[in-house]
Amino acid sequence: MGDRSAPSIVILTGAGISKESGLDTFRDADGIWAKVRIEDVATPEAFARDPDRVHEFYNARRRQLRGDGIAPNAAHQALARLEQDWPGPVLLVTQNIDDLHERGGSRNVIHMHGELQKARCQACGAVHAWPGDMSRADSCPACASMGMLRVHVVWFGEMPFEMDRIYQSLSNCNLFLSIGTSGNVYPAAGFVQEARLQAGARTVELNLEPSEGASLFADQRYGPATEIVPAYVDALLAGAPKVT
Ligand code: BJW
Repeated sequence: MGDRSAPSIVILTGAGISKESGLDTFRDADGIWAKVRIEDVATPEAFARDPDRVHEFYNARRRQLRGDGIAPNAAHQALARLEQDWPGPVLLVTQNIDDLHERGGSRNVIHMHGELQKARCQACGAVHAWPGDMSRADSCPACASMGMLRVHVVWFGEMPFEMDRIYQSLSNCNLFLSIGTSGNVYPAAGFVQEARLQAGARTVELNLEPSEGASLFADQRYGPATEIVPAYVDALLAGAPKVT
């Protein structure tokens, strides 16, 4: 956790940080939303209408995540190094449902949009590790209800996880880093304003290209995450730029 009196850092990551690990983003030209419609796979209504279709969409992504060749990249590893070596608190809030931050060595991680390799029972609310395929034939290991499991992710119209803890950290941080996210989806897209206005934090965007909210950041670095994130982390740990 580090020295609580030392400058604190909150990091928001999005799909762009996992792109060079072989996982698609959502809104790039070759992204997930160019291949499937949000209304068919990423809303509670879609799941109610056609659970098999939604299970199939997430089963394919879960198999891909566990397949050969998908591994954390230099950007994930650099953030783990930052958490380990920074003297103050570092909270990593990811919108990603993959586990590449954990596999890269990060420990203080909030998955605000959930986790692909977990199942939640709609009958009893229990959350279970679920590394394999999921279907309506599965039953809940806690309450034994059949056909009530869903992937433990946050669809449009649902409340992201751990918002109180996230806002608490944002309102106390000295540095807010936004990495590999297009800034299209709220509430995550509003975090930069929270950090600026509530905490007076320094705000930095690290992305392939300017995001929707690029002008809200005090500082921007553009390029592939595997290049700009390790370089920025090295500079931070070397004491430049100054955080406070
Ligand atoms: C690289 C790179 C490289 C590429 N290196 N960079 C109006 C109407 C209806 C609803 C709303 C509305 N206004 C707001 C809403 C709410 C809605 C919303 O925001 N809608 C917008 C579309 C307008 N939000 C919600 O419904 C959320 N819930 C909510 O608001 O609850 C109420 C609430 C109120 C107040 C406080 C708190 C809560 C829930 C949102 C759930 C999002 N779910 C998804 C799917 C999750 C499961 C899954 O993965 O299938 O989450 S959608 C998808 O988008 C996924 C992502 O986490 C999320 C963000 O995408 P991300 O990560 O930014 O990816 P991209 O593709 O957009 O961007 C990638 C970036 O990387 C790009 O900029 C590239 O340039 C860059 N990049 N390669 C560095 N190598």
